[in-house]
Amino acid sequence: MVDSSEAIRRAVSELISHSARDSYIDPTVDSGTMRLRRAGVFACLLAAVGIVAVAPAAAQSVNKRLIEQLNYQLLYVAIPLTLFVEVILIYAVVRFRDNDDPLPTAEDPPLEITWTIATAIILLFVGLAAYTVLASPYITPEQPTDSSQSAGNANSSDAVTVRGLAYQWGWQFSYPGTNTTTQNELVIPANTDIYVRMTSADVIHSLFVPKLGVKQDVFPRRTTVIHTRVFEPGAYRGYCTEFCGSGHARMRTTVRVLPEDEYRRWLRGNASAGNGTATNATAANAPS
Ligand SMILES: [Cu+2]
Repeated sequence: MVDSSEAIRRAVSELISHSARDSYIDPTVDSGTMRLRRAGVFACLLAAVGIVAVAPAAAQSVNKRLIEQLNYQLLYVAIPLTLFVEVILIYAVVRFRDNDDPLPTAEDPPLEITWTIATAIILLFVGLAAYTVLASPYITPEQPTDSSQSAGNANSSDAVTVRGLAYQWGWQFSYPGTNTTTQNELVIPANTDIYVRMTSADVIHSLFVPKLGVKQDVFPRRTTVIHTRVFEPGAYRGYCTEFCGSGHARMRTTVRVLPEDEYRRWLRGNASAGNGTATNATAANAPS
């Protein structure tokens, strides 16, 4: 009877020496089979390189870029680990399929210390990588408390603060310093720090803009802040992701990102128009 940890160790070294032998021409194997095998190995390598080398598409906002970078950092660790575990697992299943009398692994302190330390290092890496993203002021902006209502106000001169109000069922945005209000459309300049100070007129809602990596719960009688900076002008869909009643599914909004000068023109245009209410003023029950 063979000690199974010793057997697995022997199996791994056999696997390595086997693949080394395979790289030489084996006279008992015909050339067609050899070609197939080589093509198989090449395809696997190509797939692995492909998965790892695919560069993430350019993110449209700081938030999205931070989240995507973390995702890829974790994938670079997770993919080799998964392949390593699966190869050993499948090999062990095939190699020991006829073992009718398996034994539990005997004590093996060096092996146990190795996998404990290896796991600790991996978890530490995951924790640190996630913490640096979570600590970013874009992902976790400072939220106002009762004593500091000023948090989330634009604190640099070129930052823009917009006030948002969620209600059953729509979104209203107002632009301080002007009397401009938009319904179901948030208009912001590109390449500028944006703070959206949100509150709810009734129940809990949540603003989610997937392409910008933005998601924030919105509460009645409380202010929560979204902080972002969008690189690409364009229109981005936003949704309510907190079930808030029968009209929840139609509680959508668009984030329209304009080049800076165009945004200023848009703001001036609305101010001089005098009525203050811009696009999409369709919600009959929008709070006034
Ligand atoms: Cu809602």
